[in-house]
Amino acid sequence: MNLQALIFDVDGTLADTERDGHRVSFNQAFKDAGLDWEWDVPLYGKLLEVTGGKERMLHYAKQFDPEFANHPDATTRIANLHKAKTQLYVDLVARGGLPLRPGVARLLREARHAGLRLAIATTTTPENVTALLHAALGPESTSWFEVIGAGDVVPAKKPAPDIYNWVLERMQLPPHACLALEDSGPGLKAARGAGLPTVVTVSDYTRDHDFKGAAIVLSDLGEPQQPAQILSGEVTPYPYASIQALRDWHTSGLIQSVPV
Ligand code: XBP
Ligand code: MG
Repeated sequence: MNLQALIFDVDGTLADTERDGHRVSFNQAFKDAGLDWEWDVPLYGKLLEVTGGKERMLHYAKQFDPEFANHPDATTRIANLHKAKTQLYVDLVARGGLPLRPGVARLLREARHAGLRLAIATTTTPENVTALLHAALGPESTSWFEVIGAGDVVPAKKPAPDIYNWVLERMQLPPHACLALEDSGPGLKAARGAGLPTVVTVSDYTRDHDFKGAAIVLSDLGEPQQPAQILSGEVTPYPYASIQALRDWHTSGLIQSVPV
């Protein structure tokens, strides 16, 4: 089946948002709320196993602050912390704090030119997606994405496939007509669970994740003058993620999906 649409993850895929964006905003929100929680870089890497900010905070509290976690108001307090964190993150992004990863802006332009449909499937909060797109690509860029599936629109976050199924349903496309772009093990699992061939571009936090089932694993999407490294997958003649490359990787992803 021909490739008709690209479905992008956000955090780690469009931009390296976790260490210097989300983590910093969580820590500031904790501080502002008078909590002594501090997520350093290695700890945050472990916490990323839990997707979704509210879910991540609750998971942390259960391990390190049971009194907080068992308090009857824990859910409300987490929701308030998350609201504050989202505002801090949106402000940070609006200041231009988080650039897009190599090849992302180019690929979006080329995909639009080639008539590919675009969508987003992410566990992060919708405001964060809008802020990132506005800051990096201009306010009109949100309209490039036909569907933006984000945050709590589905209760089960990645690695559950629900957010991808939600997006596919709204695009009225079968998974085999699409290619997902992801950066993490949970993200890949979610996309594959929805039946999507998937290209992975690793980020600092995710390079050691299990990427079995990916059509190809790359260092980044690359640029004509700045080739991407192929970390695993079939040998490919493409030095960067061009539209032709994506079409070929989509085909090899489909072949891999056929049960033997
Ligand atoms: C990554 C996530 C998110 C962010 C934080 O999502 O798991 O939870 O870390 O964002 P993806 P929120 O890679 O699917 O884009 O605090 O808004 O949840
Ligand atoms: Mg991600």
